[in-house]
Amino acid sequence: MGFKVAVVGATGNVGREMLDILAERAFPADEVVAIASRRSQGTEVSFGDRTLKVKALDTYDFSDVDICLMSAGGETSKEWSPRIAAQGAVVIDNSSAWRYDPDVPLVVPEVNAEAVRDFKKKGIIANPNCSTAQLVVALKPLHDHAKILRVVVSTYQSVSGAGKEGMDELDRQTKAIYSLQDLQQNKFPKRIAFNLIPQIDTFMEDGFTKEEWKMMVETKKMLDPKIKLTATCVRVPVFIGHSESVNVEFENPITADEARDILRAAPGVVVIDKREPGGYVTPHEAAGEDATYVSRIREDITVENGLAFWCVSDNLRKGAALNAIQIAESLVNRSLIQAKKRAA
Ligand code: A2P
Ligand code: 11C
Repeated sequence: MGFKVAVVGATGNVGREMLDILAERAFPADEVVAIASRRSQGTEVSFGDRTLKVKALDTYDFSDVDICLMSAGGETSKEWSPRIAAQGAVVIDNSSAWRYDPDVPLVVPEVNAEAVRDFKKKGIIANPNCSTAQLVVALKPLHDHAKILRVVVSTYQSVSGAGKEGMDELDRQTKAIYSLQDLQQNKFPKRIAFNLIPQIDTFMEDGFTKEEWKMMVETKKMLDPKIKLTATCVRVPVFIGHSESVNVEFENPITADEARDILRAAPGVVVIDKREPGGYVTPHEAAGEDATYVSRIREDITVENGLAFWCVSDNLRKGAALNAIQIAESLVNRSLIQAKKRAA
């Protein structure tokens, strides 16, 4: 018997991607349910070659659901994830609501798949922030080889990270500029069309933004609490695909050639690194793909054992939906969950 899987936030950027990926990877589900807010009740979303009618979260009975993939924002998750878990479904949550709770595993399967075993404490597993997910996929094999001491990362994050409203705002502003109409600004703090914005999420007291803080705290939780990480997160006028410029300082020596070989053999990573015009990956090429692409690998001679590289991934896939489904697959492959008995 297969699983019953609910996707909460099914009308959103990540939720739609979750439905696509469940279908693409033939996840062992007997039934998939699309759930969103009351506003979307009765509308239709695609699931493979079928369509699903969207159900409203506040009236849905989760008692026969096995796995709930949540991507409906932090506030909804804070309220609903524990209630859904209490009905016996494992919640895999894409928001930041539960990531920093010591009783909730935060998982990128290429990095710490075994941590899924701890899901029983709260019935919730957290998916990391998109910019952290792709970073740790690239850092993990390098850390295993030469032990990372410090990371400096600057991000170039697409508007889809801010949800469907973020994509709509870039689209609308771009069209308004070409048709000489007034620009409306709702989602981002400054104009995003033909611009970039060095602020993602809110400011914290120390001057870093919450997005930058998330990268630091999540990397420590998944990879190694001793790693020092500092980030600058920037929104760019790209629809899909987050890019990162990364400088890493190691305890032990590592050459660019060694790093290239290590990354080529690493799960989830594809190295495209020709030192010629165009010999690297851009977000346009990463969109719709599963891999974390690493390019521009070179030694950073300003520190004793240093590397610099460029890293790009589809933020809606590895950064969110794909990672969540890989977590579900990790539970299934380890026989950590069984399908509930349901009436035939
Ligand atoms: P809806 O479309 O009904 O508002 P995105 O991150 O792309 O903006 O998408 C957010 C997703 O979360 C959407 O599917 C949205 O549904 C859903 N959502 C937002 N608030 C709630 C809520 N209170 N209850 C259920 N789903 C919600
Ligand atoms: C962005 N990384 O690009 C954010 C989106 O903590 O899950 C994801 C926020 C989060 O805006």
